[in-house]
Amino acid sequence: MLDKVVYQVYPKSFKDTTNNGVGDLNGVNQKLDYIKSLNVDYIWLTPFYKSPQKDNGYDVADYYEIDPLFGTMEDLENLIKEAQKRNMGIMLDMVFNHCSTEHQWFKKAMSGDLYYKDFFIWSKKPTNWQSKFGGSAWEYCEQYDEYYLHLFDKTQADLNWENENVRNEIYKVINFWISKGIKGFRFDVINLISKRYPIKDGIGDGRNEYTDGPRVHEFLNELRSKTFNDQVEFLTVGEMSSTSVEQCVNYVKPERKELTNAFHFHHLKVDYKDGEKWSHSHFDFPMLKELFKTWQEAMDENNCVDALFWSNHDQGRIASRFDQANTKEEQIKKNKMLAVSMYLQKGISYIYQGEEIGMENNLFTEIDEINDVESINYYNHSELNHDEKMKILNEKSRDHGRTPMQWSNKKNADFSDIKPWINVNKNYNQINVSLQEEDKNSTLNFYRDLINFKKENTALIEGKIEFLNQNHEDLLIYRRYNNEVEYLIICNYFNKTVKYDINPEYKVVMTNNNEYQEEKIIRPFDFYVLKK
Ligand code: TEU
Repeated sequence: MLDKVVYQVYPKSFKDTTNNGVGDLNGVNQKLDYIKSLNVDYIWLTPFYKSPQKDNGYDVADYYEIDPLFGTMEDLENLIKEAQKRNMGIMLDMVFNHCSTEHQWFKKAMSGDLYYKDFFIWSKKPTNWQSKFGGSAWEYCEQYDEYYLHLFDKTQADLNWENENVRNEIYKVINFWISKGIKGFRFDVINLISKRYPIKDGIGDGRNEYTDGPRVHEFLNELRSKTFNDQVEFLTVGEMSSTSVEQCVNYVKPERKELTNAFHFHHLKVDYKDGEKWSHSHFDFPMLKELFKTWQEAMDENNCVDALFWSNHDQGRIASRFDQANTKEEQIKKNKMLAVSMYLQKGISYIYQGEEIGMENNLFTEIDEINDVESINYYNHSELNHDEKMKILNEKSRDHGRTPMQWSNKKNADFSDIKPWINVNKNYNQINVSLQEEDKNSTLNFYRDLINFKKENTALIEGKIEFLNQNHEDLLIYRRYNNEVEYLIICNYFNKTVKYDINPEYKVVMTNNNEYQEEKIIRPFDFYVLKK
């Protein structure tokens, strides 16, 4: 599995074929050749099930039905078939920590049906647990004079995994999709499913009471044994909220039979101040280096497959993070350097739509341009003034990752003929697929070359990884090697020139700076892949 590449599609923002302003499944189908041109093995689709869309589909109202907004079951079957023809598997996003309060289960619970009441988590009085989207994680319900738990929005009620009937319903859903020809799953916040009982106050926001909880490994093991256990080349990835290396190793150690790999987010919090998302902070490069080393080494030593990623639909665009580029040329160098620094590490690569063309954060001026429930809650709860809040949202809002895919410089970036559900980034005339197809030095063509290069070199897939010069203030340096060959990767994370002598025993096989040989210096955002 270490050679696999996954392309994440957020269907709502990918390609609109019905011209209603919302992307759809046929849009993904239409772009399959484009996706395949990146040498991708799996396409992960974020949720398109029936949903009131309070959290863009992560609030599922029916796990078996496709929301008409995105198309029909036939469209999905077509997509699976067409992807298969091109040797790509479709992965679905499964949200089982919670479901929408519009789901029949919750509606029945609210109508007094005690069988379904026990599908959810209740407490006579609220604890100090905070919702990930701000405010208390408990919502009062008059019917029972009790509170139900929602770790996310109040329209996303947490499911009670202690109840065997809930687990069996979930396994039924998974098997239904496997029977449709699905080749993998991404499981949303899967390490939050086991809560600690009795329910009580926790430390800080309460997360220690439900993160990596007491029965989570047992549940995942059971889930697998009742569903995809016998599937070949089946790829599962669990999204882990605030987990630890030790826990993560346990989720993905092959002999434990839980998941193929796991998303952990510590490396994407190096520009948070004291772990707080809604803050400005310079990025902590030594911490980033330390995190890469710790996680990669732990995964490797335990024979685990790590998940390599820079972005997803919950993150600001990676092109806009860390040290800033001043010119278009510098920006392209930075995009390439970041890609090399991440994807030549050991693990499965996950590329998020638009990352491969270096899509950037948008500029939001008013709160009504923002759609994301987390950002709006932040805006409403924060005591800062409007300008300060907008400044922070312009760095951190999840909507930066959700602006429409930029296909060309036609109207609305050729995403849709009508005004899209969320504004297109104003820079689409400069950054789009069509322009980059024509330019052999583009970010897009570089992503293609990089993926092919990795796939052709066993040392970069299965070889060991070792991080070097951990004290160097500007450069990330690591080597990948097996018995036959060694690669040395050097990346300058900063917009400044650094003196560094490369050992002449190595020869340059890939770089974004062709002038190195003369000057023996590493220029802003340079990278080198060297071979011995
Ligand atoms: O995300 C989980 C999650 O914790 C982050 O999105 C979190 O909200 C954010 O990074 C904090 O700043 C998953 C999905 O990816 C996300 O889109 C959903 O909103 C969330 O679960 C609830 O299902």
